[in-house]
Amino acid sequence: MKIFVYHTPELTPTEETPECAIAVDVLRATSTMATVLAAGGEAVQVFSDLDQLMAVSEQWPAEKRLRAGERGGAKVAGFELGNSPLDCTAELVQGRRLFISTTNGTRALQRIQQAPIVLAAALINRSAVVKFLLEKQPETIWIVGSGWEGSFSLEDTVCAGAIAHSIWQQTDSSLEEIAGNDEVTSAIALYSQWQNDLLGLFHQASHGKRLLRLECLEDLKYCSQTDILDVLPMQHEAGVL
Ligand code: 3SL
Repeated sequence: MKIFVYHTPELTPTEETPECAIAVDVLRATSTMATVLAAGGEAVQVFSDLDQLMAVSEQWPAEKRLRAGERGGAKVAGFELGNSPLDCTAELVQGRRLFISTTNGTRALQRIQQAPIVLAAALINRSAVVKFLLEKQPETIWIVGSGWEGSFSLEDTVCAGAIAHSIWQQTDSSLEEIAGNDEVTSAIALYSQWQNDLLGLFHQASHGKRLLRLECLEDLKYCSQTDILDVLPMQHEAGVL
């Protein structure tokens, strides 16, 4: 297994496709997706465009759908949900499809959707993703951070490092053997430094600060937990996990 980390969708190569591609948006889109599926959601369908989300979800039975829209961290008017994983209770999501559009996370998923295996990962479901990768042994794995409007994000990089670190620890491979680019080594270093205080790292992160200004501390706390959900969000048709 060779792992490559790309910090943003924009930095992700366009001419090649890996065997497995993983989108990461710890704050908060992939944390929300993992939470919905773990709570019994029927599926998660991602859109970059809000109008398209409305048009497609309109064709779905009203009692079996939920619409989540986020822009700039805030809930989009007219949508039932924003992008807080804490709103996605089993009572609300069970048996329903989540139609979701967020600023960066859904774009990252769309950027990699041509890969044969597409996953969504966050810290909360890291071990489920790693377990799958160790069983499946894809030759090439891309971990794509969502960043923020084209810029690097600490929280996605630390999650990429958490995944790569766990694979490295559970195989006989050297770091050199698993690291396909320098970003992997630096993501592992970031995770090694902060693994015991991920919430503290989120307080340093620009998007963490943005969410704190929006009074989302409980979201930060929830998303900073590691390995709490045994769920593997995997694409089974384009844009649907
Ligand atoms: O950018 C995104 O896709 C979101 O996850 C951002 S937020 O956490 O909902 O503000």
